[in-house]
Amino acid sequence: MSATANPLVNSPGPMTNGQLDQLSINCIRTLSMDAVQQAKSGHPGTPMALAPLVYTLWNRVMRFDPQDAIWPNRDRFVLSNGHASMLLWSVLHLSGTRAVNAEYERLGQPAVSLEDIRRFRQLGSKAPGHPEYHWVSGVEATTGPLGQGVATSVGMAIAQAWLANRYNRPDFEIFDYDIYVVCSDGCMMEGVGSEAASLAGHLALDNLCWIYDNNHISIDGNTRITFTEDIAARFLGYGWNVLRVGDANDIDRIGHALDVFHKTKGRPTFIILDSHIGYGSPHKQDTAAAHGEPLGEEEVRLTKRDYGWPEDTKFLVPNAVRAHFAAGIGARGGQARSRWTQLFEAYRSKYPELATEIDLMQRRELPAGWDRGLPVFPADPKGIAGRDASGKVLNVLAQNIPWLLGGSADLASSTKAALTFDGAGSFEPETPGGRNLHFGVREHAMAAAVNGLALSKLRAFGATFLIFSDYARPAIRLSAMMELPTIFVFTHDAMGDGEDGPTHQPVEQLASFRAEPGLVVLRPCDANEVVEAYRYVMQLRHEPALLALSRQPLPTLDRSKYASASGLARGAYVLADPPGGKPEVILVASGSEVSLCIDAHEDLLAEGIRSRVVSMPSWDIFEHQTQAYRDSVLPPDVTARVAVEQASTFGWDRYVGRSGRVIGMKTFGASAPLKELQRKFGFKPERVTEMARALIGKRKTN
Ligand SMILES: Cc1ncc(C[n+]2csc(CCOP(=O)(O)OP(=O)(O)O)c2C)c(N)n1
Ligand SMILES: [Mg+2]
Repeated sequence: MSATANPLVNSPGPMTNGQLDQLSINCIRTLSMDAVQQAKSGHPGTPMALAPLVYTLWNRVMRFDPQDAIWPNRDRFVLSNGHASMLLWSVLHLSGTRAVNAEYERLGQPAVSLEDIRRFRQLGSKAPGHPEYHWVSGVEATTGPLGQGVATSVGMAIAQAWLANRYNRPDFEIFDYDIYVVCSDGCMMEGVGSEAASLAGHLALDNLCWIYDNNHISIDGNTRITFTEDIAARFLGYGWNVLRVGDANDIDRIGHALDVFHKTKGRPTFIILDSHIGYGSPHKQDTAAAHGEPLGEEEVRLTKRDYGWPEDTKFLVPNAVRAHFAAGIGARGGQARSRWTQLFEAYRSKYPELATEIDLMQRRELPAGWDRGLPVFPADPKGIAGRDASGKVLNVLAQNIPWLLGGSADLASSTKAALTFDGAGSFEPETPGGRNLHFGVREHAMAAAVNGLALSKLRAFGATFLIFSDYARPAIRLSAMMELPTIFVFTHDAMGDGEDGPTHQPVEQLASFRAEPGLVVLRPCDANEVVEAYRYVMQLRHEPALLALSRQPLPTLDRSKYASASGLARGAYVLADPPGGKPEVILVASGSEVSLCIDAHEDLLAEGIRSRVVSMPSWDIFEHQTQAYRDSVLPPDVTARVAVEQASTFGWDRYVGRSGRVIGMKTFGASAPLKELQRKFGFKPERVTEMARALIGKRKTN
């Protein structure tokens, strides 16, 4: 149907279904144009072009109940080209989707009201610039950094396959939902999109459908200046089913392509949708100008005329459109959910334990006995590597928590993040119940997929070397923004892999992650702190955690002599104090440098210098303690302080103060055995004692 043949909003008499479809599509378009115009910023062109697609998906295809946006078996919709957020705000509004709060309570009010849309991109509006999970109900994933949405969706698809495998029983298809993703040229150009597509193809995820907006436009103009590859061939190469819809306005053909997706087994589906950005705008269609700026009042008017829309109205939502959505997604989604709810009740009586697992998981709670059998490591001067302790703990936890799963980016044996118990298995196309995910050398897609798994309510971890967190950082950032309880297991946390040299030795990573709001960074000092770190992390429901673990063995401290590792739960704690009386100097460290400080402390005590050692595995957690507790660990009047950490010194002044000293890294590392590096960069007890003495103005006595 051509745009100019659109029915007028106030056409007399009942409309045909085709007219209602077109009216609804044009309503999405005009809401988007009006919102961007009002905000004087945003992206009108893509919503105008993709309105028919998003309309078809939502009102004709998706099983999503607007009354319950978190119903577990709903189809997922991810807008990877998050700049086109008005598409999502429009359909959430028109479908009458209701809000849910952080405690998973269904609220009566709209997820996105018309007032929110009028206040698009303004403070407090539920129609922000980009889709934000946790802020707007019905948003399945935060998107905006191009490529993240598509990559996250691969984790969602893995999760669906895993859930179906574990929980479905004959006649009980508890999990059979699909994942739909809309994406753009940017998502296809970003490396993470390629990593994710490659992984999804390998895993044969046939529950996953990406629809690519092939509009030949990005910000700098026509994509002929930069992006000319044969994308169909690329996705065929990845093992996807590739379809093409040559006209983004043809909703029947879009519907047909989605039918083909439903029938396709053993491959994900990639639909190339040829569209015209700014569709209907006489002067801006097919130009980059339609991407990132309002059309302008006059152009909005002309475009509305083209759509057959009343030119002088703004934010107009005809009642017929609301009714049409209610009869479409409202009815279909409501029925699907009530059928599922009945099915689940029958399932609950037949499989009560499995049903309980699903209930717990939905609320991000842990099963009874989740920490049963966690190891206690005996004192041992030789000790055990952080990564080895982590592997042992993870394996215990994963046996207690059936929905804890994860993997590494081709470093399972080095990170010790493999689940090795009987029946753990590997997640592969033929074995979707596996608990070990083989992400391949794809750190960025791994972290995004871990987000997708967590968005699907599984407890997921991803592992690699701390240095390669740089390759995963954008997804970790979104994890924190989305408040997901993901777990990043990062080993080789300092110079422990000495001979590999500076390319493999993190320096600035800890400081930068500590700067990330909401991310819990933990660098445990020995095996028992590793246990406590996991105990703490597992209980998080809304924060991601990053564990920085050593490659090399760390002495297991004698906890009958030094304080219990349970102090970790407060971020920092007094590990060792001088006998009687107040300390005159404080040594504070994390990870591998804690035992070094213990050695220095013993030397100082022997000299009659009263030192205290503070183990500080987590700045973040410490910062959340009361002032009184923090002052008890770091008494303000003890200003002689030395911090020791094999990482950038950046930020440590907040704990040692102006008069304190920091032994850390100010340069990159070097390629040499660890012992030599420790000497070269000054990580030795003598240097600590020397600084301590200098700070309190004492000379060495013997
Ligand atoms: C990782 C990342 N880099 C850059 C941007 C800024 N940006 C927003 S949209 C866009 C490109 C727009 O082109 P396309 O993806 O084809 O979307 P379209 O304009 O066709 O909707 C860019 C570079 C971004 N959002 N994310
Ligand atoms: Mg484009």
